[in-house]
Amino acid sequence: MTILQGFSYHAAYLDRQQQLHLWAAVRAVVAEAPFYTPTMPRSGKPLSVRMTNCGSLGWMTDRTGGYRYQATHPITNLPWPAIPEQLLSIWRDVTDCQVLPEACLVNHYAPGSRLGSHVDADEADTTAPVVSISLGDDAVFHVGGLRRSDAKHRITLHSGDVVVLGGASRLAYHGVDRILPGTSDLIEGGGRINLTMRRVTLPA
Ligand code: MD6
Ligand code: FE
Repeated sequence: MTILQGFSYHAAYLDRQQQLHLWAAVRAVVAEAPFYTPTMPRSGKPLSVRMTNCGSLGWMTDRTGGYRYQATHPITNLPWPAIPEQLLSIWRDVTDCQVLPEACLVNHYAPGSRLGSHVDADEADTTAPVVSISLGDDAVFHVGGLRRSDAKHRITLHSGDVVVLGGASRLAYHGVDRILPGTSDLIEGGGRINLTMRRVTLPA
């Protein structure tokens, strides 16, 4: 099968040193904006992934407010920390987008966590790409087509890999089937971190 145009996979984009540097930057973000457990709109069912954000806007979901972007952390009520420079330079390198991302969602997967097939569609600007960076344990990632029922392509993402959903693939279904525990020693205690940078608002 062919993956939609605009999808790109940069295997081993970050070397070990760069991964350690990024993980330190992520820990600093988490120290200011702790992970919380998001909940599904209406049902309030908890997701198995824990989340936080950096950037001027952060993506979140809870029972009463649903899926949305907001400028502050739901527990501390403080603005999200800035997106680390190392992440912005990855964005500049792997996209030809003329504007910088406004949001970076930080997902933490413990062994057993998964992320159901979804489309990233809460952004007003869906012409800009989404850039995803993986740290820690391997994950079985899938990307399909524009319909949920379209065939899925599976890729095992390793620590340091970068995926870009741009162009036609920007609105493709994708998700994380499972985490492969014990496959990385980057993150103490194991698990996986995924960072997704997005542009949210339309250019003025
Ligand atoms: C993950 N990634 O890899 C989840 N979204 O943990 C995503 O949901 C994602 O990898 C948009 C674009 C690329 C992605
Ligand atoms: Fe996504």
